[in-house]
Amino acid sequence: MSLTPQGPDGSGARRAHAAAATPSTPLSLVEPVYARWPGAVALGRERLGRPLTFTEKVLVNHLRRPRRQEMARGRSYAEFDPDRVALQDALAQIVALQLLAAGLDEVPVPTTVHCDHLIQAKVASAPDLRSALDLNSEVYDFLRAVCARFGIGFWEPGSGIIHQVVLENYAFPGGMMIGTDSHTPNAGGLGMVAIGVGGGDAIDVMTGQAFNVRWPRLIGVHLTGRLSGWSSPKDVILDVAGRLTVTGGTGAIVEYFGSGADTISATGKATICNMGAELGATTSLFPFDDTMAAYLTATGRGEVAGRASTVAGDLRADPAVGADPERFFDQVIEIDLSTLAPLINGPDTPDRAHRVGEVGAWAHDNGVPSGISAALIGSCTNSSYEDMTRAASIARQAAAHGLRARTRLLVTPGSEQVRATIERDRLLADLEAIGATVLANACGPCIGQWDRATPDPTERNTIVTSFNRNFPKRNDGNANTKAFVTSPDMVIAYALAGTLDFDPLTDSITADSGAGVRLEPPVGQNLPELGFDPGASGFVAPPDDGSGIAVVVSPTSDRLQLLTPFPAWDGHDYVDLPVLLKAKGKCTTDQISAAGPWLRYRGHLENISGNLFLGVTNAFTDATGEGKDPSDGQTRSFADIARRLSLSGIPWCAVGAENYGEGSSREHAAMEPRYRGGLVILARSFARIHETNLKKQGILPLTFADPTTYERIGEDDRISVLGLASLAPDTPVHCRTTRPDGTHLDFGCTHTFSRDQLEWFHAGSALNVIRRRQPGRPTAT
Ligand code: MIC
Ligand code: SF4
Repeated sequence: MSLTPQGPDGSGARRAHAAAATPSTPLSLVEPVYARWPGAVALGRERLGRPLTFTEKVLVNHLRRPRRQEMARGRSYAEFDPDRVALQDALAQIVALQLLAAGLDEVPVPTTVHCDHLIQAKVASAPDLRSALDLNSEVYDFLRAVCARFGIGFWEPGSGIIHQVVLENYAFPGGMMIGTDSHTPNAGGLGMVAIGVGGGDAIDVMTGQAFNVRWPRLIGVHLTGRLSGWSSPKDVILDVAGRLTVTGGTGAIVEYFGSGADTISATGKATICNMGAELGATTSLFPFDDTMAAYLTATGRGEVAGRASTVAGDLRADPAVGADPERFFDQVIEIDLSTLAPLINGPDTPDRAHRVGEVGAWAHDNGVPSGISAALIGSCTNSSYEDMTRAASIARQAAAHGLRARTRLLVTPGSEQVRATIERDRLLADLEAIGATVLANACGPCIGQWDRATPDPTERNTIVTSFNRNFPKRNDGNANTKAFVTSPDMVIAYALAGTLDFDPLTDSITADSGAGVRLEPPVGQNLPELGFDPGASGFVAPPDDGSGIAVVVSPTSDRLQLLTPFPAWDGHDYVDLPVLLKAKGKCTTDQISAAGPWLRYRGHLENISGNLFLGVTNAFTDATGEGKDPSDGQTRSFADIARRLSLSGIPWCAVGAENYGEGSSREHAAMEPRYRGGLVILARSFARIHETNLKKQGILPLTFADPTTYERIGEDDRISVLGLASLAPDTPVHCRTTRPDGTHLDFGCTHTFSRDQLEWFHAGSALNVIRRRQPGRPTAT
């Protein structure tokens, strides 16, 4: 089947807009943002009647209707016009398929696609990249064609991880962007409001509509002092995660401020903002300062830094905010960087914080092996030049004493630019000298793309990474792998010791000679003295006129499948829906729609639906990924039950506990249930991105008004959602569960649909709403 969308007159004109994607943010994009800045700040102060935080300035400056839009924190839905969109390959496929189904001509906002998630970590960089190109050629060709067709910039496999490439090329202070990846907030390290979204939100912006999100609550983190010794920027966010937990940032933007902020490099700031995703925060950001200007200059964007300097006084909070933060933030956290101890968080959840010197004892008490089976550094979170110089400084000391890593040690550089630079500066050689293997510039082991020969998958094993997430099965698909996250320099120290029973601040490592080696604290360098080496360029610009480009999807492909729109709501209440599953404890998007080997099906909704709910713990049996089929009482995998119910035309619902859908932005976790006939998800609470994803796909995410209702839902109950015709914003929904003995329990639920968003529910999906507005296209043959 080939799909060739054309212009309304069938011709497909030359790109009319200025959005044609470039390998770096052009001044023409930055200048209007700064030109509007003074007026927007004045308007914000006038409308809110007080001085402003930095976040508020960025938000007001990107409001579609700055004079009229309501700005009630945690309540009003605001409409924004972001400056850019970034997509990674694992989600770009489903975004591209929805874009084709939407019937557009071109994308009016600068957009880039980054090929990073589909590269497997198996042997080493070069062979792994070659096999990725081979294995994924159909998907890469498809994405390349879609980019060329719609005017999107394409970053080839090997060019780097989306967030690192965005930081190096596109992020700018005071800008606003969205990205189809939950760690998009990484760009907050350069003072950008960068929000992780599902593909549905990306499509809105890519089709010229506004980005719709609740006006956030604000959490202020006041930094004083200066980091030293083994403490690094990663410890700031590990500490914040420990305090706020994985739900503490929900609906909030985290703004860092104070004298300590200016002492952290731009890339260190990016690490902190990146992992703000683990708090459920909408995004995190730092104010503009000299470290950002230096990074912009070092990455070839001195002119952007120059333009930012013209409004520098307002690319940060007003002075009154620092003087009395409680007045401006909903919550304030104080961190004295001078006393911050090195931390290590995990396993299983990123908010379980331990002091480095205490984690060994914790592991012994909790049945987690203290011996380390692998150590990994890099990822989008921690692979800056500074990170690598710090890690290499430890490696050099070790090599000088004849020490080598006592575990497997893997390095994933965040981008080709970082890789080429650290190779030139011999930092890779330092790491290789203690036994490190360098992997491709890609997500690899961070997203389960780690083809690891684990000795015995039934035995627990411990790994230490500098990544951000550590949910069970995350890295190697093995629930018995217990992952801890910490800074890259600490990962190297642990790799040398081979055990969690080690604190480099107080302990020494015994070398083969029998001598005890005390490691000196790491020494880093923010930016390379010789400048960055860009390495091999991986950017492909779209042609001026892409209208003639055909996007071909083979009907027999097992990787790609054109989408069929979901049906509109039929106007009836949902009556007696069987409960496909009730999830116990955490129910992350990794558990709802696993990554790893399933990443190959991200462009094929039917095939990927084979992983639906496979990682979820069944609250009725404690089994993983399986339950009772309501149609015949047999035990089957949830994915099979969902398929059987949908083939029989039986709609269903599912029940979750707290923070349902925590983690990634993958909208497959919402599309798969919808595709298989799921209509409602009831939970105690939802993670922001996932809740929006569900709404966009036409599923009702309902929150129990009384959280104890969760306990009262039985395996054989049937749930009804009543009064749907009068579904309205801020109005509770009446639900009823009917037990097998015929008795009922009536209960209330809340929802977060705004008036506009209700249209998604009525139309069957947000995409259907867009399709209605784009009559007559696309043409599929
Ligand atoms: C992740 O870190 O979980 C991912 C893989 O980058 C996801 C995106 C995806 O699943 O496609 C994310 O964080 O959004
Ligand atoms: Fe890739 Fe991991 Fe970063 Fe997600 S968190 S973008 S999988 S490196």
